[in-house]
Amino acid sequence: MTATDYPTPAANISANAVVPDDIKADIENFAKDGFTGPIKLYEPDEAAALIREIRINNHDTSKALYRNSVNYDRHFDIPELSRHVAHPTIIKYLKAILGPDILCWRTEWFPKFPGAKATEWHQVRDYSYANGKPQLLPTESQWNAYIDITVWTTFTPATKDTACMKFVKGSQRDWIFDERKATDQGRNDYNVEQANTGFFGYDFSDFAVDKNWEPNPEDVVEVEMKPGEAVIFTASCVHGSTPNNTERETRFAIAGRYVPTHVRVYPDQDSFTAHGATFDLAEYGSVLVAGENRYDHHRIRAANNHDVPFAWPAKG
Ligand SMILES: O=C(O)CCC(=O)C(=O)O
Repeated sequence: MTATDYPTPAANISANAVVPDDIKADIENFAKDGFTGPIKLYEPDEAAALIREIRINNHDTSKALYRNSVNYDRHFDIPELSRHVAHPTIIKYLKAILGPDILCWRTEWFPKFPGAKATEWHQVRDYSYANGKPQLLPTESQWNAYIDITVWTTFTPATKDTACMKFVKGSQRDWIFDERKATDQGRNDYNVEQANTGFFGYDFSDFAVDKNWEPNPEDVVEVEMKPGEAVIFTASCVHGSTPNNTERETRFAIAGRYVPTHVRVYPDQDSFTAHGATFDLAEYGSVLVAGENRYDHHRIRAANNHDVPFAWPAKG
């Protein structure tokens, strides 16, 4: 399949999404630009306390889901992240985009250390960039509708200096990168020894449909954020992040990735490879964070690896 075989991206919010009045403007921005934020999830002192605990727990990988050094899915063993994925504000926004029935299918830990490079522009729809196989497969919408939404939360200041997210607004409607493409270098050149490339060991520019593509500077938006804030985006909106130009300040962020329940996650796969590592899916399951699952194509996990149910704690 080549880029020209793909249908025009659908890029619509779900027909059964319910948009509360107080976030209507944010959802309109999302539909237009492909991202919305910053959105406050935690007070800055709460975020600072959380990241302290998360960093301590990050060192203990005895109950982590995967035996590799890529920090995926630590919501299974870091209690603060087990709760975070079900944060009520996150769920409110996701329901307004994806509809009522939602799974968290992955989390990724994104520390950006002093001196780290910019994360290069990339555009992701089904995550086949990693190994050539789609990791997501919608069953009830065009594969290029909003099938996957990322909630990227920073627990430290995310500024132009410490590394903030950047987006090419409106690019979710365009084919800038073709992640299914057989590449000269992009996928095959994954370099585990030098994982500090512009895209965590890959060369994403090799997936570019037009090698000479550059964003229109007027469309580039850098989103600076305070600790405890999130930006919500479709990874089909071309995005990246600025370098960390500081000498001492590490930026810590966590990305939660969510799909509506009709989307198959890791279809017909018992394991997958990405970023030079193998992920055994034997203990894997998506987490139902809203609504119900009416499909039998999912592995679902109701509790984390400490046998604590995934849920946002009730007040009181
Ligand atoms: O955290 C970063 O610097 C990049 C994150 C990113 O590209 C993503 O969440 O898809």
